[in-house]
Amino acid sequence: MKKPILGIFLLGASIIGNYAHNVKANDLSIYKPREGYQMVVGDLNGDNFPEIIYDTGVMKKNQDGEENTHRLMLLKNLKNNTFEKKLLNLNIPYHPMGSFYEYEIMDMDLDGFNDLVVKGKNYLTIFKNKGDFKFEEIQIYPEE
Ligand SMILES: [Ca+2]
Ligand SMILES: [Ca+2]
Repeated sequence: MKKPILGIFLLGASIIGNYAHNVKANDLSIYKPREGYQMVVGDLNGDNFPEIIYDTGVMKKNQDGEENTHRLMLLKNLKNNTFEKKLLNLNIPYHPMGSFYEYEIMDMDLDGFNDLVVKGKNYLTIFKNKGDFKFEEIQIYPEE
């Protein structure tokens, strides 16, 4: 008797697991592309299949609870025109009086991996590609 009950329990746990996964996917639904926010396309993991990055227009909160950083969505190219959604964790400052950003993907240091260049008002930063969709911030403007 015990084995079937355990089987049912495991099936239940598996369904709950899938449900939790779906809820997580739904959480990303607030990060849909929006009018007036830029996107850029380019390969970021060296497989020659371009990724898509877009500015979600949704701000990320800092430790003080202020919404002060643009959230970028990465669509990792899984080939066959399918993409995996992944939020990037970059610091791109939000300005209440307008924070329009432009994005470019180019290998700025010729290390073989494309980097992300972000330009805004009094702001220009190279996010150096460190692999695995992690980036090192190299701020050009504002100058120190
Ligand atoms: Ca790629
Ligand atoms: Ca590079």
